[in-house]
Amino acid sequence: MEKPTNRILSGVQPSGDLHLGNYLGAIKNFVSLQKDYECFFCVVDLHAITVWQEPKVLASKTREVTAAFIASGIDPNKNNIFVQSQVPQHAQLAWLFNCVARMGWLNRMTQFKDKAGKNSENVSVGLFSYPTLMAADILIYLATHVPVGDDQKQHLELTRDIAQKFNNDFKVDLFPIPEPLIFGEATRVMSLRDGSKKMSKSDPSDYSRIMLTDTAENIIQKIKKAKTDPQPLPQNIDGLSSRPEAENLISIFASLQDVSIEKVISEYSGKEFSIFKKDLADLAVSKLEPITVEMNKLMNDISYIDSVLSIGKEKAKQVAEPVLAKTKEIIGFLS
Ligand code: AQP
Repeated sequence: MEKPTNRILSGVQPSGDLHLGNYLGAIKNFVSLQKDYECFFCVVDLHAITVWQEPKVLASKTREVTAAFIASGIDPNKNNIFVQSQVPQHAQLAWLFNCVARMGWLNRMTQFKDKAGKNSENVSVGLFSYPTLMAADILIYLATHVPVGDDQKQHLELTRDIAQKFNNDFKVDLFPIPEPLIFGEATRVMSLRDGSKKMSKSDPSDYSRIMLTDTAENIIQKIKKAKTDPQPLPQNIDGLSSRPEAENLISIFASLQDVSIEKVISEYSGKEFSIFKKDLADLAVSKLEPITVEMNKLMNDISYIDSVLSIGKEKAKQVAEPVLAKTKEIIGFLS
């Protein structure tokens, strides 16, 4: 089976309002990578239902993530944009990988521990086996690279372990060992209310995150109210240690502006946070408002979004079908 050398797979869950962490940690990087890679961008609705989703909201959020991809600059004619549940090979390969992955490997996953918390007896089995589905999402396309935020690094390591174990067990060279692509100045965007917590869709406080659907006024208010400390901006990068909120806002600025953290510090060192926050709010509005406007426009044209997803589904299946067939043949299933 012919192996690609530069194929990307990455996914975003339609599990809530997309936020600045999803944008800076993932979607913005997808946009720059589309020039050099063959890309598969997936709305991962099977992952989303590992926790409860209202059916009508799920359908609308699935289209909204698609709109966010396109509005951020992903070209739907050049790349494959599709919905995970519409390509059944993902779930089929995930079952096969459930039989490859070891309990001990999954027991080490910190995201499950964080999300399940004290409630681990009561969460879905899907939440536990989430990483084997993620491995299937990637390997069903023989993807070589996976752009993700820093929080997904451990799941990607597990994907590599599954690919390696499958190849070793069956003495084949079917699956590539995919490389993570974690880059930019904001690989882990933190909550605006608590610099020790990841910015996340499921945080109960709206003020913890900037959403791609926020108005300019919302963005300005949220940045104004973002937690900081009483000191001015530091003289150098070492001055950010033990100042997680300051570090977070400076990283966000650098990433939005496409400059280094050092450059932002040299521009603002010694200045008060009130001045910096005003400039950060202006910058965030100037970068995010065009995306929000375009997303709203696209969300008024559902037939266009569905047509993009329909073409994406067919292109994805063309690649996924033979990989699943080959995997089944290797395992010894009758065709
Ligand atoms: N805070 C973040 N900083 C940088 N990157 C992030 N990503 C998510 N949060 C941050 C990256 O966004 C991509 C899509 O994430 P996802 O939607 O699949 O799921 P998630 O990581 O579970 O996102 P949330 O918002 O944190 O959801 P909940 O609240 O449900 O846990 C991924 O590449 C991810 O790394």
